[in-house]
Amino acid sequence: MSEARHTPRVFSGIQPSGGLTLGNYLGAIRRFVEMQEQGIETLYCMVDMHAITTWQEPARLRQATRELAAGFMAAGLDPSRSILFNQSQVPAHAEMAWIFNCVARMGWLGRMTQFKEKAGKDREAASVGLFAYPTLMAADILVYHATHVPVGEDQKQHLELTRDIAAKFNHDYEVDFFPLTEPVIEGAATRVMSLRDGTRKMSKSDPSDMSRINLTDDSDAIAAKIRKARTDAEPLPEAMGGLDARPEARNLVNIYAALANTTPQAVLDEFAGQGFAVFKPRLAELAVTELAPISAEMIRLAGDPGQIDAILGQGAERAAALAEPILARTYEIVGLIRSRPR
Ligand code: AQP
Repeated sequence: MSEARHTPRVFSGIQPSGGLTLGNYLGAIRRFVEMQEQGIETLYCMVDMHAITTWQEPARLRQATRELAAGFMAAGLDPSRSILFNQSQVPAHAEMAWIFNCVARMGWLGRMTQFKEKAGKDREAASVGLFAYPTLMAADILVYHATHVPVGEDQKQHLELTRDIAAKFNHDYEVDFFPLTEPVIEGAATRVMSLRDGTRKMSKSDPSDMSRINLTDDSDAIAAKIRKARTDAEPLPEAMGGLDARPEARNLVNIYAALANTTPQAVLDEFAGQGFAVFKPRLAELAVTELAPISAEMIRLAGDPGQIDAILGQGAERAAALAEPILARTYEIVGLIRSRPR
């Protein structure tokens, strides 16, 4: 008999490894809010244990975790409707991750492009945690039997690995226990690119601040970054095919479409034949209108760290209660004795 849950349950996480970017917002958080609004059970996590797979200054990590929580709430996540918590407060994630370390194969992890990119040339110097990052991510998801995971395009490979781990566990132990989780990768901004290089994703850890829009940027900073964004001298074409060899231009069109809740083609219908001298100020205006209220609310909420910690603690308690029976059953399936009361 199937033990896998099929009632929809959404899980996703973001690393508190720096400030939130427009990429995180459009690719992930906005989708998180939409799923909350659909009335589905939603868990959203500040994945602080993922963040420490690369060095984090401790005081900065604490601050970034609280800022991320503030960003979630400022963008519309409501702690009474979504479970908001930080990963390290629910030990079931780490406990499940160990089991998955014993299910996943070295070869699977070695093929992960995020590891290759983040470890760079000196792989020997990367932390074991960075290598094992995807097994912890699989644990984050499967310890809740989450059925749907809204993420940006860059996380697709890790989601596929999560399914591989679930399938191998089910196969090895002859059970139908873990669901094969679906990634939810939708919209015009599943991959927001750097403002300096249209072939690289916008990232909070990019050394150049001009490459990204931070959710805490003020109106002047947003406008300046868009004004200075790399583009070309050509006018915008009539169809998206005309942007195939123009990654920077395509990126700005996609960002506009996502912010305006429309399609990239609709943006071209409006701006075809116009140059960036016209398009960029309009994009800046739109970005400021959309982001300024979130930024102001985020700064306000971050001013009360005690309140944020209380919300994270309550969220962690609710999350732990959901994870506990799934972890207990996993231990039982694997043959680990768990007789201490929890
Ligand atoms: N540029 C992006 N476009 C669309 N979605 C994006 N996401 C990140 N960047 C983009 C989505 O945001 C969620 C959280 O990502 P994360 O912080 O856990 O890790 P990441 O993907 O590695 O994000 P960053 O900004 O690049 O962080 P650093 O620099 O610390 O590695 C995910 O759903 C991701 O898809």
